[in-house]
Amino acid sequence: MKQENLFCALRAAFASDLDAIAIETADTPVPLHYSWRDLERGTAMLANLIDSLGLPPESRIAVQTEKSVEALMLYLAVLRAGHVYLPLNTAYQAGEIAYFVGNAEPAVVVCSSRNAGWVGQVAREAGTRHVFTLDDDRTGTLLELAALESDVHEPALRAADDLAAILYTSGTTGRSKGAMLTHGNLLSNAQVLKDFWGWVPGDVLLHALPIFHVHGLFVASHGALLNGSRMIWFSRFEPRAVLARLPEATVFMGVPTLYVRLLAEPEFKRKACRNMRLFISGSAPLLIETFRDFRKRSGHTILERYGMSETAMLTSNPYRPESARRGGTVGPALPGVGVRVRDDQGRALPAGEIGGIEVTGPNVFKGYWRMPEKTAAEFTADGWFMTGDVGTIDEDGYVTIVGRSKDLIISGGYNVYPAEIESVINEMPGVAESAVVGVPHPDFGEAVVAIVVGKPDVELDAVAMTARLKALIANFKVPKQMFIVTELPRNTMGKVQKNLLRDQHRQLFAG
Ligand code: MCA
Ligand code: AMP
Repeated sequence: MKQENLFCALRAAFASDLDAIAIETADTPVPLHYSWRDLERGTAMLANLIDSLGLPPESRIAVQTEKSVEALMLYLAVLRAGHVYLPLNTAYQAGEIAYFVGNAEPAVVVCSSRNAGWVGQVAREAGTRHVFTLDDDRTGTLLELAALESDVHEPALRAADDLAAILYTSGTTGRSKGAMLTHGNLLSNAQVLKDFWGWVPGDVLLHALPIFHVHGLFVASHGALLNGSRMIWFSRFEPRAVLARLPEATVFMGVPTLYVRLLAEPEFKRKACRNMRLFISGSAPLLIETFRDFRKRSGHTILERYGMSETAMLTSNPYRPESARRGGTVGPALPGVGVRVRDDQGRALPAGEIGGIEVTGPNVFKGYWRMPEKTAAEFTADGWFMTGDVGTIDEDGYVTIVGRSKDLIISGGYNVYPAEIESVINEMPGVAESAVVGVPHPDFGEAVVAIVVGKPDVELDAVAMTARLKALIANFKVPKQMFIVTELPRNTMGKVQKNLLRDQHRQLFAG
């Protein structure tokens, strides 16, 4: 069998001078410098620790930790050991973690020591045998034990079709589904992006995204690693601190909110971007105003691209010439990726007509973890994946996303599924029913708003309910505003008219 472990491809690209700096932390109490040799040795020790557990191949290793270089090394070590990485948003609460752990049945769970009590309990209840802690100050049982291991490790032999990661993504109805991504999916996408975005020796990536989703974990980290490029590593996005380090960077990736927040800094000017080669945006629609303001202030044209957890990156505006990057579009299909637009009857639509976006390519996932029916339901008869996004393709092949057939809110780059929030609210005492919608928000792009109807003779308290929700669901899913009403607008079929609710609250956060 040919060695197709993604880790090996990334390692092969490590800088030839192993003592050169690979990652430099920017917001730890003192700056930390990790060489390529440190990445090699650290991932070997962690992989040896994982090997010592004697797990069957493709065991899931679920990780909910703060962002740190060691957390990135853990991801690489899981690949190296031939298991399946399952990243979890740090905002998830007990109920959410219980679902993911119950569904994925990980052999190992790694969490921060502050959450070890409840996460450990959830994990044990799901049958997980190994729970380790990892903190962002380089402490925790994981590193204590890894320190006892050898720093030499032979990467596990993996085929391109073997699983590398599972990323949970919610559905329109029901619970989250685990998108299974293979070594081949991730490597093919990383290689295409390396060429397409013109990575060159000497590039430096300013990395300020979380590493529990596709954008920060795969697109950004793989890009730098596969190019042997140094990363300036922020554990969180803080605009002023990022601005201070921007002059040292050549590549930056962000969700639109990051660009909005950079623009809000008066010091964000051309001078700060003097060494920048490329600003990339994705995960949510970039407003045309942001695209234009950014060009005016920085002299750079943001390159917008489009992807999904199930597929990694699908389309991208061109790298060259910069003038070919069109605001409001996500660009043509990436090399090797097929993108088409079809109507409800499955008829291919001509250029400019609006329909469902369908995709195919080596980056398209293997299916949903243990959900063959859901997998089948999202592929066409000829094997294309139905994205749930609605858009058009123009004569030059540029894709414009105009909406979504899936009921999804994207807030600050995080996905929120109204059905999930509604079901949590509906379970609260005194609630008869609820509707959750997304409305425009100047910072987050869209904000979550809940409209709630109480049971007869019950007086609901929106403030208390919102406070309660914060303990039940991830903070970014908690409605920014909750309205208590006597009834929801319905059409003649009895279906709640969410479009009316969205229109009614459209101006809520204006200005
Ligand atoms: C934080 N808050 C939010 C969000 N983030 N509210 C709504 N939407 C959000 N995204 C709220 C918290 O609940 C809290 O509210 C308050 O803001 C402060 O929280 P904090 O954590 O300090 O916020 P922050 O550090 O300012 O975070 C904002 C952020 C972050 C930097 C924009 O959300 C972020 O890093 N977003 C990037 C997400 C991302 O990487 N997505 C990629 C997905 P309270 O005080 O009331 O509790 S991958 C993907 O989509 C695909 C495949 C693709 O194409 O890339
Ligand atoms: P997820 O699978 O959670 O990572 O979210 C994927 C979804 O994010 C896609 O199906 C799109 O709806 C949305 N998305 C990603 N990139 C863009 C973009 N550049 N513009 C508009 N929507 C985007």
